[in-house]
Amino acid sequence: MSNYLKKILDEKGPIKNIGVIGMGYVGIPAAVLFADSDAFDLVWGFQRDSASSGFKIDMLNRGESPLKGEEPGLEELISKVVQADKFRCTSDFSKIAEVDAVTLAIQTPFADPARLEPDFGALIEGVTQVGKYLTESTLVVLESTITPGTTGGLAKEILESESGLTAGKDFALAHAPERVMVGRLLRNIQEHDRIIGGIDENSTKRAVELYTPVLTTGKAIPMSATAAEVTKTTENTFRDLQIAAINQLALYCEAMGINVYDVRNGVDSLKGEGITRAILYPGAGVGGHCLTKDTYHLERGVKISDNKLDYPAGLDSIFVLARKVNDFMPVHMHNLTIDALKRAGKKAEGSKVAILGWAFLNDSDDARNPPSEPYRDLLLGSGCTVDVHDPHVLEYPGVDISHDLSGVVKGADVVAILTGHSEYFKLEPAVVKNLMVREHPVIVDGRNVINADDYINAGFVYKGIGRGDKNNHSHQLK
Ligand code: SAJ
Repeated sequence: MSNYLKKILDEKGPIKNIGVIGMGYVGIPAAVLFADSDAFDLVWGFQRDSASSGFKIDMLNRGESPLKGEEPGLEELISKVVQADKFRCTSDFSKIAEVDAVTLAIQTPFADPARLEPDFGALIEGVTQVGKYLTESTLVVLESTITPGTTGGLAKEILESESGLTAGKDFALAHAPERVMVGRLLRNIQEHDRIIGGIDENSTKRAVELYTPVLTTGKAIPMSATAAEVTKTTENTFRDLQIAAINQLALYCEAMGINVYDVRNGVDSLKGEGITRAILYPGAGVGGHCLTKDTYHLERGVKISDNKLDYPAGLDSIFVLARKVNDFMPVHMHNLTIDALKRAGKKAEGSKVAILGWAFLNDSDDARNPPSEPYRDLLLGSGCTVDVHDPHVLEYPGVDISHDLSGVVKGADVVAILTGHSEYFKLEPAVVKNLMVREHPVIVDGRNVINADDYINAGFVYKGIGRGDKNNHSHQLK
């Protein structure tokens, strides 16, 4: 650990001016919470003046939020700190030279999970900008979800080569992963515990100083940078694994002719000291920006690590297997659909399927990596025609999203529920059947939204994820 860094940090004194790079779902709430704290004097929000996002600069400087969806308190807070001249947004990255600490909140999607290659392009550009203007005794913190080893590896190398300074000696470097969730952006930063991992103790300590003033009920949890990177990717990897476990159980229950929800309730009844069974909910698949990629960040981290991994030879990682099980669920939805059409005496070719739900999350407009997309592709490949309804998603490249539920259901051979939006729970079998005007209408429930018996008794061919007790119900083909 470098005493020189400790010396120059002590000489500099407390952090007063902060830079936040990336004015998105992570950067904006972080920047305005820093700005709203009496501990700090000024926060610069850095945003590339690009065609797709440059508009945010003026919006933010007018005190307006460029983020979609409801974010309680965010717009008011932006306006407050802009009025108080404690937050300014700019595309002039040279201002980085004037700050005591700079955080980077830039997306790190996976270009191709199969090759475990993340697209670090935007992050590298941000880190390079920081390196160009980095001055001695500055703290640099990466908040993006990154492959374990990135902070002390790629990021450190770029910062050092661009600045000519040495991490851990001339400047502090840490990773403090975000844990934001849309709809709760401000609260999550204030109330969740904050994982803070420096490349050395001085860096960790300096980063704890940066985040402590914005934590209300949350506590700082110090550790190494790599441990922080693994913590963040593991949080989502484990959630994906839990979902895969209940999805696999649902497939088993279908094969064994039982109701997965009976088993779920049974297992969940096991309570008591030290007993934990995180049994989640089976469904049509796992979408979103977090769970679909963080497993691959973790896998890549161990793949590029210096030490040899001791693991059963030739055995797939259970984390990657979980991803494969979850990615199979839209395929299973397709298999259920084709089987149901057959039972209704119909071919897939020319059948019309109404997909209800495009968003990856219930009652949300977030359509990142939606399970409904591979399901729709498979249907089209089987010769079906497909219409899509979603009450919240406004648009999606290459897909017409209708907001007219009756219009989409009208004349359909199949209604398939892919997202558990609240309005789908109000569907009435008789109304749906009248709209479909089919002798043997089919309904495939991917989110346990409808009552199987109500639809079977109304003359539907029913299929549901995990409903082995109903999926082969008798059906009178008149
Ligand atoms: N899903 C299931 N069964 C479940 C839970 C979810 O099939 O029991 C599906 C959902 O339908 C969705 C996908 O998984 O398609 C992801 O759902 P999610 O609730 O995990 O939502 P995310 O992707 O927004 O996850 C975020 C993550 N937060 C961050 O990365 C900061 C995750 O770590 C949180 O646990 C999650 O929110 C949360 O708990 O709200």
